[in-house]
Amino acid sequence: MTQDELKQAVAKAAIDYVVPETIIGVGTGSTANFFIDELAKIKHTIEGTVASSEASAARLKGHGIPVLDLNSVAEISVYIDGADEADAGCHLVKGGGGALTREKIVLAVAKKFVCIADESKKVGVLGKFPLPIEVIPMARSYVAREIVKRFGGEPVLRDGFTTDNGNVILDVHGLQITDPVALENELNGIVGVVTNGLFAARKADVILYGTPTGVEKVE
Ligand code: ABF
Repeated sequence: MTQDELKQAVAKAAIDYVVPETIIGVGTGSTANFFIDELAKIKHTIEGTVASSEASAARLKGHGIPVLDLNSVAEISVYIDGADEADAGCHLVKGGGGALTREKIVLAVAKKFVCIADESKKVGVLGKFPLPIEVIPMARSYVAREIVKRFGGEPVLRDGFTTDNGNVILDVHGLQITDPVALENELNGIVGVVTNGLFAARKADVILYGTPTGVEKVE
């Protein structure tokens, strides 16, 4: 099976977690895109969606699926999104697509988080995938220096990239993230950091992995 076929299989499996007549949080990336295409087939069963990026909002609208402003929504039944890395404890690294802050905000409102990924995203220790950190542009050099001083690693400015919120991304290479909850909190404490790509304090409730032998569920 190709990687796309694995992503498509988990996107299909995630449809079982869609709660009828509620608002669904929808993530960003190629796996989330497959999910959006599956969601289109049952769009009449849901009230609407909240999207974690402009790109996902455009794809949802393209399918005729209602996209709501989060400020007009009190509750999201489930948030469905991909990841860049996941450990055995369902802690994630996200943000390779640059949508980490909106992803974390939509997740905060959701009751349940179902992560969908092909099995290549499964790791023993997080950190091989460079950890994305969204930073206010004027603080980028300060934040990069603080990261090196406090945690090591090598922060690299994502070239030519601006987030949907008008900020920049530092991708931190070379971290061995053995305590993801602590690192998530400490990074968020650096002035100028908007958020970081660790989804550990609020981790996935369920991960559906696409494998050649079928969808594997971890919770
Ligand atoms: C989003 O999309 C991100 O948080 C993560 O960076 C990325 C995963 O991309 P893909 O599904 O294309 O592998 O979920």
